[in-house]
Amino acid sequence: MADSKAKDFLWWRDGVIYQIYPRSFMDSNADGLGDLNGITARLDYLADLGIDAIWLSPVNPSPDVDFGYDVSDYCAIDPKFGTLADFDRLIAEANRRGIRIVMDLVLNHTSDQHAWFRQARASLDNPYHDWYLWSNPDEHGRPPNNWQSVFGGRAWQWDENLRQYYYHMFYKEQPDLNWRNPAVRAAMLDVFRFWAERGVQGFRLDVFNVYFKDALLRSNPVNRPGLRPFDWQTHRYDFDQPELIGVLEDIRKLLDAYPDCYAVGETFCGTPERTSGYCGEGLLHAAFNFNLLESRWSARRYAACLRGWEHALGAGRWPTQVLNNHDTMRSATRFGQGEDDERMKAAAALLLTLRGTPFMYYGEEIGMRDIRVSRSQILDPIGRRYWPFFKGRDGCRAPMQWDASAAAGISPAQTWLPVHPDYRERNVAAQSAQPDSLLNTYRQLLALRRANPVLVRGDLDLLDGLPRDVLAYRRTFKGSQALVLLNMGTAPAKIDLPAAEKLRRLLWSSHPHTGEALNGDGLTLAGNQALILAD
Ligand code: TEU
Repeated sequence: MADSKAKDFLWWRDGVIYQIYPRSFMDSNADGLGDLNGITARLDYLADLGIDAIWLSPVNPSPDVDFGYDVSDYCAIDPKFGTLADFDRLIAEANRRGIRIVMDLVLNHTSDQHAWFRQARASLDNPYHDWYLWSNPDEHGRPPNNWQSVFGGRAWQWDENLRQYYYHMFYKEQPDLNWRNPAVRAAMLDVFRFWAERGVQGFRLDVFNVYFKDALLRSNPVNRPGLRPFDWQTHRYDFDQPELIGVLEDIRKLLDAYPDCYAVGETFCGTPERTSGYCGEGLLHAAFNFNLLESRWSARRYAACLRGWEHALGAGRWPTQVLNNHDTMRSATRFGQGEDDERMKAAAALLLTLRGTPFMYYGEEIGMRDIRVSRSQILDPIGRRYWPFFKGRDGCRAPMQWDASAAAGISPAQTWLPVHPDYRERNVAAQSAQPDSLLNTYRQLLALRRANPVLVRGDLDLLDGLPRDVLAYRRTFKGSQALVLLNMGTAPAKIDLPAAEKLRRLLWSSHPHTGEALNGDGLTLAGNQALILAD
């Protein structure tokens, strides 16, 4: 570790990680579903874009109740995505282009079709029974406590055969594992080893802070307002338990045996403070904080989120920055304005110049919008359950828009989810040909990052005293400085830079003709303009 800290380029710290939802990226065998060979076929696109690693949403065998987040075999590839040989080839071809592979490990729960759970529910004395969380009913036949599933209903599911309840934080088809059982811990460490030996260099740990629940199964306090019973509770007992730290230490020890091997955790219901507590020396390399992704587009709000995240992490831990993922409405739908991409360019400038590892989500670089699904088209079970209040997560999981040919060039067959109707105009081929497109903006900014270490490694200071719609921060690294100014409003904003901020070299602007405006004492940012200056 001491070694890699001194390195000039450490991929997971200085690089950009690109998330692929495999069934929606590229189909190589004409079945309407993206697959591993499809991703391999598109590696040149990703290398040219300038990303450093690919995070693959799960590709393990899965009955797809939760589209891969219900795993039925951790050490295999689902045949719908290809074979282990295809996976090895993807790693080799990616590595040849300087791109690492990050695997998504869903270790909090398995599918109810996993061999372990089939055994576990076969009989009370089966050795696998204790691999999951079971409880006898109380004297009235009720579950042991008030814990709720985040996907709806009670978290305890009755098993008629065993006459016991089993626990599931997510769907009932996703029973939670018993991480207090040493056999489970050993099996999970073997999963890391299996993939690290094949050349996987990073792991994204799905809801890692849910691995442990209170050993005494105490009920959560019910004392909060909220939409669902899950939200009414203070989650004192169903996640974030102290035993987790020991497991994170074991995982880190194992990963440290492989060169530059990385783990990023997805903190479930995390706050910046709790999230940062799981990161650092001997623990996870990093974890997600979703405050920006959950915030509306506002300079004040963003500044508050960034301050909170920086404060919680301190200087010693490295942030992650996320505007999109497979669970959330896309940023272009959240705050894009019609088909105009100006604001998305400012968002790109933000994501790629903050302190921390940027995570991009496939299609973000062309400003893909969420598809609208009718009630009968909904595939995500939480969308069916909560419709029309919440329509599920299908919207952000639509096929990648490559070109204007049928099915946007992803597949000759009908795709698993519909392609967005704007694909004939909004696609990679069209945007590659337009010099000022969002895609070319991402390419420029990714290249700019690479050429300017201050944008990657620099400390971050948020600047005060600017117009309310302007978010501004200084990056400082080894005596060089950069200043990022983002007008998050639509009206022009006049800025009088204090003397110390008079950096005159224009590194990048989302708008043409900015250079001329930089000669005076102040400058005026157009609505949605992003500007990067350096000394
Ligand atoms: O997500 C955890 C999580 O926080 C979400 O389930 C969130 O509560 C949900 O999207 C409601 O908006 C991870 C994965 O990212 C997600 O895709 C899985 O469904 C979930 O875990 C279970 O594995």
